[in-house]
Amino acid sequence: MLKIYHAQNTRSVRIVWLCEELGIPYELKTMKFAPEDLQSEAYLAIHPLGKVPSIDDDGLILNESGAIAQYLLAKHGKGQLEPKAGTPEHGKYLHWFHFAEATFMGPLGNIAQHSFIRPEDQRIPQVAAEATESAKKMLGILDRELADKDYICGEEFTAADVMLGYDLLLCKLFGLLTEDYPNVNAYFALLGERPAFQKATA
Ligand SMILES: N[C@@H](CCC(=O)N[C@@H](CS)C(=O)NCC(=O)O)C(=O)O
Repeated sequence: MLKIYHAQNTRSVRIVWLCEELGIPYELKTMKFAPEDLQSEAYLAIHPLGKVPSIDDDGLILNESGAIAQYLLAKHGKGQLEPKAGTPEHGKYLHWFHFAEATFMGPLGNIAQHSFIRPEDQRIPQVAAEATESAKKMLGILDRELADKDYICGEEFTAADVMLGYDLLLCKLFGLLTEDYPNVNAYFALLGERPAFQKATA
C-alpha cells in the first residue's frame, strides 16, 4: 500500500488531502517535525535532505509534493481534479498548481525559518520582514484572482486548490489572512469545509 511520510502542518498535508479527495488508500507514516525523525538514518534513505513529504508506492520512492501530486493524479485520478490536458483551462491550472510551490512557498518558508524554526540567534529579522511583504503581495494577487470565482481555476475544485490551500493554511497560522483579503478568506473557508482537508490537517 502507498506509504505517505507525513508531519503535521507540513507540505505532506497536500498529499494526504489529495489521497482523501481521490479515495486512494494509504498508510500514514507520521513523523515529528524535528531532526530526530527527519534526519534519522532510516528517513535519509527515503529523502536524502530529510524533508517531507515523501511517498513509497510499492518500492517507488518519490519526494517533492508537486511531483507526488501529479504522479498520484496520473495513476489514480481518472481525469478528476484536473481540466483536460492541453486546454487553456489546463494551462491556467498548471500555473496555479506550480505557483503554490515555486513562487508562494519561498516567502512563506523564509517567514517560518526566520520567525520560528531557526534558533533565535540565527534568525534575520530583515529576511522575515521582506518575506512578509512578499507574501502579502501574493495574497493581494490571489484576492484579485478570486474576486469572481469560488476556486482558483473557476467553479470546479481542482488539485491546484490542494497545492494552494496548504500555502493558505500557513498564511492562517502566520496571522497573514487579515481582512485585507476578503476573497482569499472566503476561499480558505470553503476549502476548510472539505472533509478531506479536515482529515489532512487533524
Ligand atoms: N519542494 C519540496 C519542499 C519540501 C520541504 O521543504 N518540506 C519541509 C516541510 S513543509 C521540510 O521538511 N523541512 C525540513 C527541513 O528543511 O529540515 C516539496 O514541495 O516537497
